[in-house]
Amino acid sequence: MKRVYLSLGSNIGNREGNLRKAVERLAAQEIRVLHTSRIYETEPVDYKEQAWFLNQVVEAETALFPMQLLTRIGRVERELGRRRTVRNGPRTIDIDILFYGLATVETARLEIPHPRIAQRRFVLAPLAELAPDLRHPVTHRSVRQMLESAPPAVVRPIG
Ligand code: PH2
Ligand code: MG
Ligand code: MG
Repeated sequence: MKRVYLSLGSNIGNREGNLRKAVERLAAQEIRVLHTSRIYETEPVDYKEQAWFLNQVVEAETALFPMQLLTRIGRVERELGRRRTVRNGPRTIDIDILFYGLATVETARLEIPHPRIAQRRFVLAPLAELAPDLRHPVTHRSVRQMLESAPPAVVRPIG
């Protein structure tokens, strides 16, 4: 079994419902959810001309290998009506693999750890709730340290 951290994001439709359904459907894909962070409302980064997101991080365990995990996650995205259009643009649901144990993966289709973790408060703030002392396997910086030095962006827990 590997401990994995997944980032969920939605900025189309019933954003909270999309996150909830995604968490439910991961379980059907042999991804056992252990903990979920609070949900954050976050300002869009990279491609800014789009609606604000809801983001959440999930801690899970799975026996799937990384590429299998990616395939299963893609299945959940499609089930929830994800259509690939603008890169970094609006989506009903996006599920990204942040960490897969302490493993590193570098292929054309998949990079683990996710290459932009250290720049993204919408990932680091919810991740810091679940695993503040988790260290990046390449830079060896903790989640807490990465959050302290991440570029500014609005992220606030809802509810
Ligand atoms: N996802 C992106 C690009 N920009 N911004 C926020 N706030 N949240 C996201 O999930 C997000 C984003 C590409 O996946
Ligand atoms: Mg993404
Ligand atoms: Mg993605």
